[in-house]
Amino acid sequence: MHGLQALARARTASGDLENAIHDHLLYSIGKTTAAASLADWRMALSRAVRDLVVDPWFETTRRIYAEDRKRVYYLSMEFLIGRLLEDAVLNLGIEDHARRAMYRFGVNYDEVVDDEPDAALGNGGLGRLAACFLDSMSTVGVAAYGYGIRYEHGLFKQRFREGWQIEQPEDWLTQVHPWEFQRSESVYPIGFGGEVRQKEDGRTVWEPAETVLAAAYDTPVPGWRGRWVNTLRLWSAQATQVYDLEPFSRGDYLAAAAPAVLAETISRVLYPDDSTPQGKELRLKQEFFFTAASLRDLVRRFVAHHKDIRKLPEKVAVQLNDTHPAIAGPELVRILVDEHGLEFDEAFLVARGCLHYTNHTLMPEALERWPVDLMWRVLPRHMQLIERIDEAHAVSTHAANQPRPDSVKIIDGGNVRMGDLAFISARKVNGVSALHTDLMKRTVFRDLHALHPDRIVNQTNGVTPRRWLAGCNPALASLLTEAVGHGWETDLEQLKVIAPLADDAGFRTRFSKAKQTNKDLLTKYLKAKLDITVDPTAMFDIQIKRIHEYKRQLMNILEAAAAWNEMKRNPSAPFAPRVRIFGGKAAPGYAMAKLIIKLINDIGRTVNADEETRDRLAIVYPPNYNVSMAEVLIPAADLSEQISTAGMEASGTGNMKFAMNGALTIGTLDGANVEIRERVGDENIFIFGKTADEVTEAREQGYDPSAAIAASPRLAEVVEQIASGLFSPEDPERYRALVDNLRGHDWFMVCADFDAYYAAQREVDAAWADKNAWARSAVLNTAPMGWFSSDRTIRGYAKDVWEVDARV
Ligand code: NBX
Ligand code: IMP
Repeated sequence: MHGLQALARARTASGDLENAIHDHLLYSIGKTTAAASLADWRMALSRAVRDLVVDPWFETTRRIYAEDRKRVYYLSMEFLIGRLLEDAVLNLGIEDHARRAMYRFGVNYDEVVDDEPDAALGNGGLGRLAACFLDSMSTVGVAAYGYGIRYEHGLFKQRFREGWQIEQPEDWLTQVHPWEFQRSESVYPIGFGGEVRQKEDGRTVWEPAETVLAAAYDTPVPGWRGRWVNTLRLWSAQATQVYDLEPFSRGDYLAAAAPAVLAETISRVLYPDDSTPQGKELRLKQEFFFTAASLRDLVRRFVAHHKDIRKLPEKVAVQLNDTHPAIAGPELVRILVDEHGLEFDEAFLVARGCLHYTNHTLMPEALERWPVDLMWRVLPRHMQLIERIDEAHAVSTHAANQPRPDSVKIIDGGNVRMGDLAFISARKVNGVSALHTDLMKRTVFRDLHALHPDRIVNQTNGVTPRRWLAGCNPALASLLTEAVGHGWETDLEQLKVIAPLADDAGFRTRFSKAKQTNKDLLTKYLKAKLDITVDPTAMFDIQIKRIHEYKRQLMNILEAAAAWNEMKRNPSAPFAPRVRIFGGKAAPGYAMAKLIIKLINDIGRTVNADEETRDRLAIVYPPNYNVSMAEVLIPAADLSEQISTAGMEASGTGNMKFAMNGALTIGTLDGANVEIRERVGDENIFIFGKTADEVTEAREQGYDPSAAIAASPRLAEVVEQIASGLFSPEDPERYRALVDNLRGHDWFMVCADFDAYYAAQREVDAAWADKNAWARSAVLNTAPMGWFSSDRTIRGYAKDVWEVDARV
């Protein structure tokens, strides 16, 4: 049957879906309805839903081939896609039928959906951005492949033991992943180490010492209503030989299996460090492994239908999600020179015609650098080519009669600087918010920008309104549909229509009701999962993101403690009742971030036990924040905390999700907060603190945090309480390092911004007192969020960067 016909039928007939589920339960899962577990039902439903995607998937592929479309290859070490079943059901528009079908089997649909483990193949914003982009590329009709690694273990699970973070392994693949198709025919040998030899005919050959197989697993990615379906292709590492025969024949079975174990280590686990690269050989191998496999796959696809490899840029746009796949530059040059016989200069131009690079951070310590000796050992041919690329770039910019500043050397101080390599290998380089792109030009890439003034472009991030509004917030979604009709899901600009309704008392009431529904759901969730009781009528004030000093969860908890002090001193002070919610993981090796987690939990323990303030302040930190928890928290938020040190958060995407769901932002002028303010208006956002330029200036002038503390009695009081062990009586010295850092160093300007933050929070309290005005602001946050749909972002990339069609 025609794919869309099948979809249409499934939409009109729950019976069809019911039969399909029943058949899958019997014949794919091998269970009767009587014996099926929740997981069995989930597998059966997932398979039945997947079936509906397959025909449109083939149709999409056929169209791409028939129209010979230029394809986008999105190379990313991380795809933080979360759960897939509910999302597919939503995209296909078959939720009613799925619910009814499960109901007829006597099974609770919500429990089935909730049984799915998150695919946590990412650390945070960067990985989740890749997932939103997949959704949007399928929705707007860009011919695209996501390419990444099929990690056996995603991001670790976080538990708290006495308030300290404990990491536990994540094991999503121990159950069958019902969405993927193994592609046994798409397997590539990927080499490491060895020698580079010159052949008689002048060609260079790389003879690797070690080879690992990259095996493809495809997951279909359906866009809205299944009209277009792209592919996420993840590579799994396999040994070239299952057994080493020599030890095997000796009877040493462990030794025989050892090479296989080693090879498969490459796709074993996601590195949990979202900055400060570890410089580990295994990480470098992961990067080369998936990049090389992806390039080989796309070159194969091109060559199958085109004669002239020099035309590759007409049909291929590769996007490098940060520098993690930056080895794509030299690898593509190697393929073109060593395997297709192009001259180096031409090969480099062809490669650069295909490649584009997205930068996600300006922090120098987070920019990847690989030691030259490690590179020579693991990737000798690539190292030769990197030297060649560096040299060619120097020559070409010298010819333009410009001096060559040190800062544009790819190889420097015994390291290969991957940011510079990516920049020089790319046709376009982009930042992820207007402010971040501007700072890129002025800081990390200043000299390269001067040499290549047309290369850097901005593409402000976005998020998919399907998952982050329609899916996670049905209460608000149905109100929006009533107000503007269907269509906003793929054209979020339509929400502008509700702006005038901010002055309509009836609409405001319904908007607030939807928010209350979500707050009630979160209250139940906290009770059920953590046995925490909160007051659903209090303000829900939420900061959820990786724990990082620059994101300043520390400033948030210090301010909470200062507010608590003030409540006790002045019991009649007008503090709004608040539940302050934190969520997020710390990199396992990031000691200060882990200490901040412990401090939040210690202060929480003290404050939550205080009868005097219980009606006004609660501190809650649910462990193991992930995509599916975000889907519960974000719709329930009244206040969104976006308080990074200005100039340090490249964009943020959580900030967009909160505003879309009608939360007001308290934040600094950083990343995309700047663009949020432009759209919601100054009166509907709480902006405070130093600007990026002021932060730079303060640092240059020798910022002294002790003076800031001395000037702020409230801050001084809290710092002293922490230092004296008020929150950690069993270990008064616990926060010595943290306090010393605040008093003596404070690179992230917590002390400098503290008073401004405290004052902004009191403005929030005052605003909360007027429920009508608050609701009005909430409506005016949702209304102008069209700009932050990742559909807009993807159309921007399609036009300004990739030069591909966006058309279903
Ligand atoms: O990328 C984040 C930025 O911090 C956010 O401001 C931005 O909104 C988001 C999307 O553009 N960066 C990020 O999430 N980085 C990582 O997760 C990361 C992971 C591994 C690694 C380095 C960084 N080695
Ligand atoms: P690939 O693009 O070669 O990775 O193949 C992906 C899917 O597209 C496979 O199911 C192929 O059978 C199919 N396919 C490959 N070439 C063509 C073509 O020329 N027209 C239509 N489909 C194709």
